[in-house]
Amino acid sequence: MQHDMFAESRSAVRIGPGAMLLGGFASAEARALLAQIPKLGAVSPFRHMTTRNGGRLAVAMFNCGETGWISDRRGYRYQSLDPETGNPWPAMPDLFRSLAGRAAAAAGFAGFSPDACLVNRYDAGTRLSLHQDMDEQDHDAPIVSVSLGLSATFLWGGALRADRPERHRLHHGDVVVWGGPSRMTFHGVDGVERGDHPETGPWRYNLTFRRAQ
Ligand code: MD6
Ligand code: FE
Repeated sequence: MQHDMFAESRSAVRIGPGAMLLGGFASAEARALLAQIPKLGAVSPFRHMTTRNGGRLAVAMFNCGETGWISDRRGYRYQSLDPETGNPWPAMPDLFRSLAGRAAAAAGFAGFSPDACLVNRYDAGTRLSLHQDMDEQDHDAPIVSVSLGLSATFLWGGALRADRPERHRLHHGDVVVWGGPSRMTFHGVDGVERGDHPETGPWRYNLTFRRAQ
C-alpha cells in the first residue's frame, strides 16, 4: 500500500543522546498490531481516565501486560488490575513484545523486555501536553512508542519543562525510542489532524511500551 511504502522508505534519525525516531520501523506489522486492539479492548475497554484535580484525560487509554499505567483522583501509578473491570489487564501480545524488543535493540538498547504497554487513542485535535514518564521504577529501560493511523506531531523537549521542544512529524508505522540520557526528556503530542486513515479511520493509536517494575 502506498502509505506503507512511503513510511518504509523513511530512515532512522537520532533526535537526542539515546533517542531515535525509527521511520517506518513498524510499517510491515502495522496491520497485525492494529488487529490486536479490538481483542484487547474487549477485555479492558478504552476509557478517559480522571486526573488528581478531577479533570478528564483527552487521550482514551487502556493497558496490556503484567501492569498498567493509570490516573485517578489519587494521582498516577501502575497497577496490575484494571480499575474499570477489577480484573488483570489483558496479556501483552507476543507481536507487541517482539516489536518493542526489536525497536529498542535497533536504537541501541538490547534486551528490552516491557512489562507494560499503554494503548492510547487520539482523535483529531487531541493533545498531550509536555510531560516526563516518571511513574516507572526502572529508569534504566528505554521507552518505545509506536504510532499507528493518523499522523501527529511529537514534541521533543529537554530536561526542563521550559526547554523549547523540537517538532517531529510521526506517521503510521513510525517508532520513537528514548532511554539512557534522554529517558527523562519532556515530550508530548500535538497536531493530530482530522482525517480518514485507510487503516484506522478517524484515529491515531499509539502503543507505549515500558519496563515499569
Ligand atoms: C505518543 N505518548 O502518544 C506519546 N506518555 O506518541 C506519551 O508520551 C504518553 O500517551 C504518558 C502517558 C500516556 C502517553
Ligand atoms: Fe509520555
